[in-house]
Amino acid sequence: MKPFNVFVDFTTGELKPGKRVVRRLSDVRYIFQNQEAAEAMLREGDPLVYEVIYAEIPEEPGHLAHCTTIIYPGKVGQEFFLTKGHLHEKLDTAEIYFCLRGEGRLIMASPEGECEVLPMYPGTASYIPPFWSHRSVNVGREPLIFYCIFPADAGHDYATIEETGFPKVVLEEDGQVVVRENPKWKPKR
Ligand code: PAN
Ligand code: ZN
Repeated sequence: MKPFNVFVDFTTGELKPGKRVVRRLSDVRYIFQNQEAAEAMLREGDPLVYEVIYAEIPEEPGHLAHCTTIIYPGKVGQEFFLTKGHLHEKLDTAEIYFCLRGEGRLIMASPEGECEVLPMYPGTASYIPPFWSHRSVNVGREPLIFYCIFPADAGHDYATIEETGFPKVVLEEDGQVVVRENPKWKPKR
């Protein structure tokens, strides 16, 4: 293969040429704390929660995958729109998230159950160490857009997070962004 450019639009998050993955509320309803609020919203429609646009890179050792993520502004109950979150199948692979637009939080958890929540705003380059699960949250009123780079053969394990959740949640309380312990978190034994 030959070197090539893709073009990233910092305002829309569009990455061209790229492959788009769309996550609507109906696809990701299980990720929210308040299931009744999610079902009530779904009766009114099926909003876009986030999109990921991948550069076309072979999923092979030696390559670097890269993509943009656009998380739309919104909440389910008190909880801000967020990504499903995952571990890499190859656990010992790191990642970098570079924020282009908006305001967010990056929630990360280590296998020992430590949890870190970093702010995301234009210019933050967040390092996700190997073995840490990760998920991002849009806490603002505009789209949260960030650019990610990770080993192309890392793979994504969503099932573990679907079972355990994350130790912390990001909510809006009295107009403030707050980080709370997740009462539904199930530490892995
Ligand atoms: C990111 C994420 C992206 C969407 O590119 O895949 O933000 O989040 P979910 O994959 O959890 O739905 C990344 O961490 N790649 O490894
Ligand atoms: Zn990742």
